[in-house]
Amino acid sequence: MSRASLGDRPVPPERIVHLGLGAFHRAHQAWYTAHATDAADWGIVAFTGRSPQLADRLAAQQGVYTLVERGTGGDRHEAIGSIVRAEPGSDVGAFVTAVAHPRTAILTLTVTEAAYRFAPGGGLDLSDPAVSADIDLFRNLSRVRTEHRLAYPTTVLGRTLLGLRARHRAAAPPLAIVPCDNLAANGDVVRRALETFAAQVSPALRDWLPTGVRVVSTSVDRITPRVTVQETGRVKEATGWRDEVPVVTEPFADWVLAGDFPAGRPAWDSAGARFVAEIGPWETRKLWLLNGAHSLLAATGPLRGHTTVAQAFADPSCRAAVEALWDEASRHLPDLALDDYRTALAERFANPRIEHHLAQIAEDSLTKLRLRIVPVARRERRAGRPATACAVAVGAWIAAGGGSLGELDPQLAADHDFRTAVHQARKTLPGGSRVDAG
Ligand code: CS2
Repeated sequence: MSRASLGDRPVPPERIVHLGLGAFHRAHQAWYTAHATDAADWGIVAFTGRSPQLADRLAAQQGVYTLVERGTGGDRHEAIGSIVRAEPGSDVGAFVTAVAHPRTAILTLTVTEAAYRFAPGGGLDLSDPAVSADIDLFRNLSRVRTEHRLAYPTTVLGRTLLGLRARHRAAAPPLAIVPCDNLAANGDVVRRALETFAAQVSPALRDWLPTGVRVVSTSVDRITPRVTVQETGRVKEATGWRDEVPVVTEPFADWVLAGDFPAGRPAWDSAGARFVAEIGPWETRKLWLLNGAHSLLAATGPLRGHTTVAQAFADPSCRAAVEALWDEASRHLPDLALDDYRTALAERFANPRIEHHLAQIAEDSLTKLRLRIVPVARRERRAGRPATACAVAVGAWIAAGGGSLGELDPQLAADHDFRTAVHQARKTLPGGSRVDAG
């Protein structure tokens, strides 16, 4: 397919740069941008994390792709045209140029939680070898450049900072950075991490950040499984378009944002996004209820022979564990229509036409559990309750070879009762009678 699939719509100007081009970006931010009333004014230049494959395929289709909204009753197909240029993330030079361009108003990120390289207790992990290698590179940048060596930072924040450095030098107007990964207070933590990074490499850059950059906090939601090769054939059959890189997602979508956009933004609200003063309640509700349940299912489901969320959720034992986790988490959430939210989540998880593989959710599970389960477990324990459902999630994760409790959270590991609860939980899991202390 190509731009012709969009009729005679003009190509929007490049005003958004995205890092982390994948299925989720295309089902979420690119979809919202395409649906905004001022879509004609906002084009996205999207960079993959590293791999050139998706960028090449999308570029061959002039950035246009099919979004398949897979409801319980059928599919809806739509050609999305908001991505006007697709580039491989390995081309850091092109990324830096795009970020520094004065016309660029927004940098969005979907890079996975782990890619920010935060320390277990929060903050940029300066002891991470990739972070320290990037810091060294920045410190030697002028020498590296005069030797005409093409060396670039490898971490997401390193690459972002290199773009910001070029923007600073170009005296370009202030920019909004919009992290769209499932981290609590993602805007604040990314802003602080960039400041920490900049302080290590350039006081001038560090001092410029508060005026040159605003970091917006977001809660993003749309269940988007990894697409299978069969989808190209299905799309061709349904639409007549030959699309090498379609995306399949659920009909539901949600985006909550808090923060400033100094150089403007698309009217994402006209497409259903919500702009709020306080992100906290929205993001914790989503992170603890949706993502927490996902991680619980990803740990327990495979032990009971399931491969997808819908299969695991249909198993009464897994479902009961999810409901128990929701009860524990709900005690620490503000009253944001929690019952309705849980009912809607149950319907979304049960959609049998969305093949959301538990193995996909289980990736980077150490980081995810720290963000989704540990905060609930700690609060439950502080309130004097056993945190049994959290212990089930952790126990199943350990049983599946995910790691150890000490590695996950030293505070919970030092809590004798929680340790016992994890051990008990492991004994009740399939094959659990064989396991020993965790
Ligand atoms: C999932 C999320 O893979 C995972 O960790 O929990 O990608 C989840 O599907 C999205 O956050 C839904 O909005």
